[in-house]
Amino acid sequence: MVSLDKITTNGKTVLLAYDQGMEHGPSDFDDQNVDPNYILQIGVDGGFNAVIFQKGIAEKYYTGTAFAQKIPLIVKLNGKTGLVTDIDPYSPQICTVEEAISLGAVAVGYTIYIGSEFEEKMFTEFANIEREAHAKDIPTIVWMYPRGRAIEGKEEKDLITYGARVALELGADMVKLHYPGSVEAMKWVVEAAGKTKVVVAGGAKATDEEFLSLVKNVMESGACGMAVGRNIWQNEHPIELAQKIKLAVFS
Ligand code: FBP
Repeated sequence: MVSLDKITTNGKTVLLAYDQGMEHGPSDFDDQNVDPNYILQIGVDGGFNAVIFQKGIAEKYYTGTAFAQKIPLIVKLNGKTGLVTDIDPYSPQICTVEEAISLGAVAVGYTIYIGSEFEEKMFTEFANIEREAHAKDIPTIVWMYPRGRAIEGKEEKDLITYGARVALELGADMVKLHYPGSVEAMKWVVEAAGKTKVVVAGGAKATDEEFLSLVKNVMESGACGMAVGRNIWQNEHPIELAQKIKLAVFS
């Protein structure tokens, strides 16, 4: 099995996600957090296990800078804009494993929309990525988001559990998914994922109390940690919140 040591601490992790500029557009940002340097500084000062960027931001703000010595990088290999409103989404690969490694990545990420009519295409792309990444000892993280016509009317928690299992079946080292709504449901997600480590996506900004309660529930279920974006870099006191999140994840 490929080691996750470079992006975990004692088997747990808090990752700082910043691919929303592609996925949602700059509407998520303000004058401060629109600057990737601001995010990198939060990543370092907040003691995050890694930052997650698309290749363009990695190349222009991370690779060859002092930040590259201070915080590990995960490069997201596919992406799409929020302008694509197709019910059945596809997120094309826009960066290779080799490019990501040359940018300094210690792990690679890829989104699969299970249930989409393009599932097959994303499975194939991810399988190729994984083959290459594992041959180079690089762990893979799959963003597993059920989307598309086929999932209409199905229970969200069942779909999330299904995604966790698919991540294991595909051989992903870590799966990033949404919280299924309760500790009980989350425990089942973690069980279904087996030896694939589970991290939960932060989601839209909540209050500190709400977010910390989510983190506690996630950790109680046996998950590996959090991959958080907006709840950190849209927060007025991101470092303070990061310390509290780390306390919940690592203790
Ligand atoms: P947040 O913590 O800001 O939700 O980030 C997690 C994340 O998975 C990002 O990596 C990604 O850009 C975004 O959510 C995708 O969200 P969605 O497709 O649900 O809009």
